Amino acid sequence: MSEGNLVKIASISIAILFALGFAPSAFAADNADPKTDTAPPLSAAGADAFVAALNKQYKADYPEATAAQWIAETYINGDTQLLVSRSNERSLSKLSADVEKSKVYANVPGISAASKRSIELLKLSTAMPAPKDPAKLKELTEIASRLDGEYGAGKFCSDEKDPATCRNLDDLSKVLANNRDWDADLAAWAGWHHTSRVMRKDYVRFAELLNDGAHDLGYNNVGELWRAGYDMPTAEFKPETDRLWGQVRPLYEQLQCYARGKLKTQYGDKMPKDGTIPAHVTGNMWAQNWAALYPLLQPYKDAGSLDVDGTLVAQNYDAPKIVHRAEDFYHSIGFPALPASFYEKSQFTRPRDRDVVCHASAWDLDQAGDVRIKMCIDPTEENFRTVYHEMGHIYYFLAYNGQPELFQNGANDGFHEAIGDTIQLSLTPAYLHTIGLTGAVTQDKKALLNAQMKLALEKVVFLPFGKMIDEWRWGVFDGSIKPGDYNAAWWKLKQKYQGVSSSIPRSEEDFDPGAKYHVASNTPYMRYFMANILQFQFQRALCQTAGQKGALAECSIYGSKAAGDKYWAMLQKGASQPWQKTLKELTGTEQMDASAIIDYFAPLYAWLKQQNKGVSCGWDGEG
Ligand code: X8Z
Ligand code: ZN
Repeated sequence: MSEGNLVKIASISIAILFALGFAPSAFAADNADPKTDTAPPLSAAGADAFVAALNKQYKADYPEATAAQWIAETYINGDTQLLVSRSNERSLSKLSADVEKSKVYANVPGISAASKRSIELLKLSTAMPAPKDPAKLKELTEIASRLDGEYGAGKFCSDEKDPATCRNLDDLSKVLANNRDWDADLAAWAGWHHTSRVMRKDYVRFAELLNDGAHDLGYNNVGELWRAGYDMPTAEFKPETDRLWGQVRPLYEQLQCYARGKLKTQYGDKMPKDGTIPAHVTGNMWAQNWAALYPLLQPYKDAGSLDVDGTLVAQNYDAPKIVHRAEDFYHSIGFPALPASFYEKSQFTRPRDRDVVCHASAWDLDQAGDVRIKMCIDPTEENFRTVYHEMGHIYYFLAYNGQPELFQNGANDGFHEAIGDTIQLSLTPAYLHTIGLTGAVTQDKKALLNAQMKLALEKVVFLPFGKMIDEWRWGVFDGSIKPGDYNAAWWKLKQKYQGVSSSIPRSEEDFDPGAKYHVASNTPYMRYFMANILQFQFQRALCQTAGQKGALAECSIYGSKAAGDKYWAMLQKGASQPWQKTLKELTGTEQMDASAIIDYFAPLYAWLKQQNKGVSCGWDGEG
């Protein structure tokens, strides 16, 4: 699992979804007579037996579905796509059948809380619900694999006839990250966004088929199904994300305003007059992380270097060395060593001879220790940090492997994303110095502001992006965004939330959403928005446990067994109880709360407001 989508268990962590999907009909397994396929009786004990059979069967079927997914993403071709679509077809139709069978148990008198929760989680276990019509299901799984494969194999060739002119996502992303040349960046940005045009037609149909599947499960549309998985009334989920965005939006506005001013110094009149920032000059293909702009936005040039890219190269950090370094962090807080198979079976670098999905992901192949990451690691700080993120998923898998199958998941999907991100917050200048990646650290105001700016360009910048992706999909799924407006609606949301625009005209020939992995792979995205709030709550709690004094922004839990024990205890709970309870056990509160991220960045926020004094911040179309 991986990221949540059923089809895609693999990418991140949501393997369970997949796994679940794979499930064969639960009854034939045990707790029932295989010859007569008798269902357990309609009683509390019968519900427990039904759930026990589900857990057993899904666990048994899990490895095959995950293997199909793994091979399809690490060896993209027609054969592996065929195999994975067929595997998903079987899994999803069995899942639907089991959901149907589970209905009679859901409300039997006296049903245990665990069985009730398991039945609910079963229904929510896929982001890709199966339409009942087998032809439609087949079509759905084929489109899903095609979109995923197209993303992974995407290349832009400036001369279609000359393969030597083709560039993949890594090549094009490097241009954006390392180069402040307006035209070169624009060409790289436009090139990648050209690759997703082929997905447009498929996506229209894909949305229809997903909705068919959601209807068959009793939801109005698939967006509603996605929003139902948060242990709260479905209708309250969107307002909850709005509330959190309202807490952080003033901070983002100040950052956007400051960045825009500096970019104006760099690019002059090329910058738009409407207050937006062109997507292609943010240093990132999706304008979701502006860390590459740090040299331009660094508050104090003379207050210590935070250059990790240079030292990674100078110290010969290859992919395994980076991964070992990340493992050392988790080990230092008392987490177990990773099995040897992790290093043998993971994909750390881009193979030279075939197409693969390079988007980083973490996998649990068998729920019994065969964990892997799949990445294409370059020795850059961004990749270095991503490895720490992926390892958070890996340790979550290992920690909850002892839970029954249906509880082998994050407390919610935002938790899954927040585990490694919290550890990223401990990659402070002092930690990086301890492991030899940066020079001596000065603990003064200037150094703090520099470090805060760098981190904000990753974590604060991400927030509006994290929110807009699924608002677009929710709109597509509920019909408020029609196919004829797909791209225009996408840019409207980018402008509204991020204050980002395109410097070249976009049209409905384009399908810019498909240039983002999670859209092509049908992975829900609000999880990352939540993770960017939750990780600061987690960090605040863990730093307290670690006995850290001083500014939260300077806290690293590296080496703290006390913090590690508390964290591990949370990971072990998996999805066995409502996430609010899990959150309370770690942080003392049941609510997601952006005051932690606001407090964390308080020094930077004050500094930005001072820098922006007299400037009219905000942009056209902000709403
Ligand atoms: O997809 C990821 C991880 C894998 S779960 C690399 N992330 C989001 C993205 O890249 O869009 C982490 C940050 C947000
Ligand atoms: Zn992740």
